[in-house]
Amino acid sequence: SSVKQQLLEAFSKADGEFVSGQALAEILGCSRTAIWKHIESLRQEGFELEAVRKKGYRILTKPDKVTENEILIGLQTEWLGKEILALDSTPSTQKEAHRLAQEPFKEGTIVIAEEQTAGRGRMTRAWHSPKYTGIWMSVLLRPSLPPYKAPQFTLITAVAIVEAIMEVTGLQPEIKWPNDILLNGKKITGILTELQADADQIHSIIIGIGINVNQKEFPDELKEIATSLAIEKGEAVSRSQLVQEILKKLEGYYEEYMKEGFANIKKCWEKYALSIGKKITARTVTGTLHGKALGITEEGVLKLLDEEGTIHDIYSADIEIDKKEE
Ligand code: BTX
Repeated sequence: SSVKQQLLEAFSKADGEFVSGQALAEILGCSRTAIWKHIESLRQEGFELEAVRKKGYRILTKPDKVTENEILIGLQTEWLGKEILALDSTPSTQKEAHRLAQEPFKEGTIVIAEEQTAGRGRMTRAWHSPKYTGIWMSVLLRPSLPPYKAPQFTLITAVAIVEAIMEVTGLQPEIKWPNDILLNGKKITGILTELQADADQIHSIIIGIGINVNQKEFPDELKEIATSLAIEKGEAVSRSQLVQEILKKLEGYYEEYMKEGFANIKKCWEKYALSIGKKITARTVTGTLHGKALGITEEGVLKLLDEEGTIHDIYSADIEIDKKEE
């Protein structure tokens, strides 16, 4: 809005110094209560503002944006992420990416948004994607492979993200099969791999990546299960830098996978995976299984040994590590 622009201009002129509520009210031609409301909306957008009685307001930090330029400057890839659709707000980057995939697209195109208003998880679950605080991104690939290979892309992506987070933050995340990345037992990342394919050929793979980066808090229903990099590290993390690192790692692993197959990536995945060798409970659409997670197959299928000694192949489930195993 123009009021917002005027407000930001006033703060830019002040160059980090305080601007009084009175001065702002005069510049913008509105009441001090109205100013307070605009300040609150800037906070919602990720600005950190200090308010001091008798002095007024000043900007401490601006939000770190994920615009096309911010991602391209310093991006060290050959082809991944060179074509970027960056949106301020969108229902879901997956939805946008599916739309792009209907047309001829450049391999490695990404869709990224500051905010998703209807972010999606698996099945019909929602993915909380507040503005300016996370990475909400979809990557479009067009490998010529049969559809049953698609679950491997979730695992390839998880390895790339774990290593990118280690590189940028020094934190050591763990992977929970199939698509979660955790820090201290709480979720920081979800991956959603979707396909456009016919029976024997993939047309496009759309990898949705959601990473909690700079949230300071979560809604009640997520408090116990979610965390952000900033919470775990104790300081803000640059989203654009992390995007660049993820794209670099993902490009490397994707090329390796297409040339040499899954074997090495599987080893890396198992190194970061927290459930392998442990007793787990797996909830699938057809029922619940208990047993020991033996490992994953070449196809990314989880092998579970139950108490009767039967080995089950699990293609999709929510897993929980049994408490006494932790
Ligand atoms: P999932 O089905 O494994 O996980 C979804 C569940 O995770 C939710 O039911 C909720 O309990 C929890 N959850 C929701 N939001 C968050 C959050 N921000 N942090 C931690 N836990 C949360 C995981 O699905 C796959 C998510 C992919 C999200 C990306 S974002 C870019 C792309 N666009 C889009 O709409 N989805 C993908």
